[in-house]
Amino acid sequence: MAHPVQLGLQDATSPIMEELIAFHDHTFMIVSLISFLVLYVLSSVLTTKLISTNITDAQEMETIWTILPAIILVLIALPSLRILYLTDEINNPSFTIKSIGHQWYWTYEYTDYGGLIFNSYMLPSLFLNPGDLRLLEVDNRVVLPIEAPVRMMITSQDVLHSWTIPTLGLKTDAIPGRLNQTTFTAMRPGVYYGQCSEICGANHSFMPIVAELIPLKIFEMGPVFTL
Ligand SMILES: [Cu+2]
Repeated sequence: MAHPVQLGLQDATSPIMEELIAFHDHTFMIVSLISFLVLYVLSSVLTTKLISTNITDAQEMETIWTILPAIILVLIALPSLRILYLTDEINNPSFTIKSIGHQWYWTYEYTDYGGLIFNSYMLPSLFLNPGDLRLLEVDNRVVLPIEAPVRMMITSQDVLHSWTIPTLGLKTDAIPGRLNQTTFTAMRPGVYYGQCSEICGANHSFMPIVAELIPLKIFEMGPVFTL
C-alpha cells in the first residue's frame, strides 16, 4: 500500500504495473523538460530586452515548433498504445475468479474450486487489531496465487463500482448487466490493498479490496481461510 504523503506510484507487483511505471516516468520526463523550457523562455522574455519588434514572421522557426510537438506526441502515444493493448491481453489464464460489487461490499466466487463464494466487508474500526489499517482491512480477503496468470471477472449487482489494486496495475469497472474481464500475473507474495474507484454511493469509501497473494503451491492446497 501507499505510505503517508507518498508522491509517486506504489511499487509494482505485476509486469503490467512495471510497464505503467516506466511509461509514467517517460511521460513525466517529457512534461518536465517542456515545463522548464517554457518557464525559461517566459522568464527571459520578462527579464531581458531580447525582443525584436521588426520581425513579423519566421517561417523556419514556425515549422520547427509545429513539427517538434507532433513528434513528441507520437513518442508519447506509441508506448501508451502498446501498454493499452498489453493490458487487454488475456494470456491463457490458469484460474478464474469472479468479483461482484455491491453497495457496499465485494463478493468473490472461486468457480474453479467448487463454487466457493464469500463476501468481503470492511472491518469497522472497533474490530481492528493493533497494526491494522483503518478503512482498508476487510473481514475476508481475496486469496490469489502468484506466478500464475489469473483472470478476474468483474461485475456488479447494483450500481457502478470499480475493482482496483494499484500495485497490480488493475482497475476494472464493475458494471451491472455486464461482465468485464482482466488478467494479471503477480510476481511477489504479500497483502495488497485497493479501494472501489467508482463513486458508487454513500459508503463508496468503505468497500476496500484486500488481496492476499500466496505462492501457487499453497494456493493449490485448496481454500485457505485467513483473517
Ligand atoms: Cu463501489
